[in-house]
Order: sequence, then structure tokens, then C-alpha cells
Amino acid sequence: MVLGRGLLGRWSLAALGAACASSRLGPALLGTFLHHTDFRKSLTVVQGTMKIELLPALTDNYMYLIIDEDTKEAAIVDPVQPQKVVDTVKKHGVKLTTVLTTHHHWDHAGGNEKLIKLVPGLKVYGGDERIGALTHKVTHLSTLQVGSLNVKCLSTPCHTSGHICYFVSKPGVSESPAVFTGDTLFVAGCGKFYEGTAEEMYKALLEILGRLPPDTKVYCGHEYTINNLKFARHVEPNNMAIQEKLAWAKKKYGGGEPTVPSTLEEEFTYNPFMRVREKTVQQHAGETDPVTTMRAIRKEKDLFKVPQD
Ligand SMILES: N[C@@H](CCC(=O)N[C@@H](CS)C(=O)NCC(=O)O)C(=O)O
Ligand SMILES: [Zn+2]
Repeated sequence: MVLGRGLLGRWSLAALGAACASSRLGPALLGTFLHHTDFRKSLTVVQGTMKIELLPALTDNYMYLIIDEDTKEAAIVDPVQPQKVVDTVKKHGVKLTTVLTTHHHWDHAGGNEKLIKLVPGLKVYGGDERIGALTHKVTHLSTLQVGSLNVKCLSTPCHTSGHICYFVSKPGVSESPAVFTGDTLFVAGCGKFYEGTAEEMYKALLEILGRLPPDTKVYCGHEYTINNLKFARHVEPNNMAIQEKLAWAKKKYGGGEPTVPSTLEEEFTYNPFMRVREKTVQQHAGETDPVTTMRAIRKEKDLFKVPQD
């Protein structure tokens, strides 16, 4: 069972990587991938009166249903598999009003058009004209409401030029907030620089996301944690936080469970792209400046052969 999942995972990850930025190849591959999701369990995280259901999609994507328990209003992040979203909304008996799209790639935005047909009247937010069914274009620090929850849009261009992260909080409570980071920040990694620069990713990770409250829970666009941690270990072989998180992530993934969410505080301990100001990471890159270190380790990860341990 576990072996089967591993083999399928490796085969399909490579295919999805090739398809990621291509909107034409995406739908053709979609059908092939659907059954792989069966191995991956969903998970509900309760953060005060905000409830977040993680919905595995395709091979390694996540969709997130955000529920405001006070008003029973809900939003969905990156609904690439619309029928699964509709079924989950029904299960919870909530009213879906909002789509939050992180970026235009098909594995994130490719379900928008079908979803608005299934649920007419939805508001579709995003930061890029290339996003299907977009009704509300947002920019940096735009705000919106989902019931009594506040959503703040954070512009983080680099993976794509119109990428938006969504910071969700409940006013007047001490519960941790949440940030939906799409393909900007992953657990222990970051997105490829398809449409941006190392300067932009530095700003996104260290100056925008990195300055949110440290207990903010991080909900990212893909389950890439194990591969990311193997690269992190290559960059910092003596960092114990990486070794511990990798052992934990292997156990979780082996049981079909998500390794999401993390917290920003945790990311600063094991994510090499969040640690470009650290001497150990700079020394590995042979650099002395955080931005050139960011550029060097991203280039290195693009070519990194993940060990099969
Ligand atoms: N290398 C990815 C494969 C697919 C890929 O290239 N994904 C895009 C997003 S759709 C990306 O930005 N990946 C980040 C990375 O490879 O570090 C993996 O870790 O399995
Ligand atoms: Zn993606």
C-alpha cells in the first residue's frame, strides 16, 4: 500500500511539474490524476470560530474550505476540483460565497469556471487577469470579508506576476490567524521563479509573509514537504529542526495525512528560503547577501536530484 503510493507519487509528480505552468496540458491530464487523491486524507483544523478543511486535489495540490462558524459563510481557496468542493460544502451545511484564487496556473485556477456554474453568484477574487471567471481583481492590501472573518490580500509576485496570498483573521480574538500561500511559500520551500526575481521572492518571504504574526498557520498550495526537507537537509546538514521535521513528515505522509499546516515561526527554523539571512545558508551558497543567496539556492533546487531515502 505504502509502496504503491510512493511509486504513483513519483511518476505523477514529474508529470504535474511539467504541466504546472501550462494551461493547455492541464485539463487533459486531470482525468488521469483524479484517483491518486484517494490515498490522501482530508483534515479539519479548528482555529477558534474559523474552521479550515484541507481538501487534497489532483496529485499533490490542496484546496481549502474556510468556514466562519459564527455566520456559516464559507470561502474556497483554489477549487481545482469543483465537485469535491460542492460535496464538502453540502456536508458542512454552509453557504459558499467566495473563491480566493492564489494564481492563474491551471492546477489552482482551472476549476473556477465550472464551480461558478455549479454555485451561481460566487464572488471570484484574484490578482491576475489570466484567472478564469474572475469577478473581483485585488491588489496588495485589498481587504474583503467572509462572514465575520477578515481577509487581507498580500501581493507576492515571483512564481507568477499576479500571485496573491490571503491572510485570514478573526477580529478581537486571540486564536492564531491563517495565511494561504499558494505557490509562494511551501512547507520548507518556495515556488519556482517563473515570472519574477530573487529580490521579489526575498520581499515576499521575509518582508511580507515573514512579518505576519509568528503563530500564523501556513496553508500552502502543494504537498511538497518531504522533497523540500531533503533539499533543506542538503543546504544545512547540521540543522536538527530539518531532521526532526523530515522524520515527522515521512510518518504523516506514509499514513496518507497532510503535513500542512505549519506556522511561520516553524518555517524560520527549517525552510532554507526563509533562512537566507543565516550564515549557514549563505555559506552553503558561497554568498554573503540574503538576496544573492536566495537566487543561488533556488537555482540549485531547480536542478536538485531528490535522494530516495
Ligand atoms: N519539484 C516539484 C515538482 C513540480 C513543480 O515544479 N511545482 C511547482 C509548482 S506547480 C513549483 O514551484 N515547485 C517548487 C519546487 O520545485 O521547489 C516537487 O517538489 O515535487
Ligand atoms: Zn501549483
